Amino acid sequence: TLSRDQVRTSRRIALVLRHRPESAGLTLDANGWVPVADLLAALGITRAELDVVVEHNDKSRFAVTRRADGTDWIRASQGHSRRVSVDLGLPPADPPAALFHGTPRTNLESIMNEGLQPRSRDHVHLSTGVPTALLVGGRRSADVVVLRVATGEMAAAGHVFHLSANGVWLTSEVPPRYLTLD
Ligand code: HQG
Repeated sequence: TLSRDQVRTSRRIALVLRHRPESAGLTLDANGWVPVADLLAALGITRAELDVVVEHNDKSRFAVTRRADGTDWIRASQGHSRRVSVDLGLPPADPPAALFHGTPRTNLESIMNEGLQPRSRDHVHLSTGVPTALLVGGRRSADVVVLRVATGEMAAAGHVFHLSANGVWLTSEVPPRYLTLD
């Protein structure tokens, strides 16, 4: 597990790579990547420090890739704000019959009326199991409900799904008719 300092670094990297690259003087490319060297310089950390945070991140939030010219690039695997407009370039993927979404109970009525909306993010995030959904909803409230999403029916009706590199299912929105309280 990461030290408190390393968790702080990880949060800062997530903020920069998902939501506010300009806060570190960085610009993401169209697919969300920045040169590792630029990120290190912007945050004042070493490559070794970065590697520990990437490797031991609890949700594998970051991906590093080496380009043909030998430079290393990094991006967040999911969770971007819509305002940074990143195209992850993920192929459409066939979801399981059902996926799950955990949310504070206070959101339930609105969600059952409007469906699940991505809000400030690029996508609605869905979990493969109830335990993960409880953890996601639990970030915001102790009183969490888990919704079951009929993703098989959604796919059959033409909704498109993507699976992020760290195992999060992404879709544009979930209309209310596909939602049931688990
Ligand atoms: C809710 C974490 C009312 C939605 C997790 C959620 C995830 C509505 C909140 C990732 C609504 C948005 C994303 C509606 C949606 N009415 N509330 N119509 N539609 N909501 O953070 O799914 O730790 O953008 O239920 O693991 O909670 O950051 O989405 O409560 O993968 O890496 O609006 O964040 O990853 O909140 O979490 P978020 P989320 P990280």
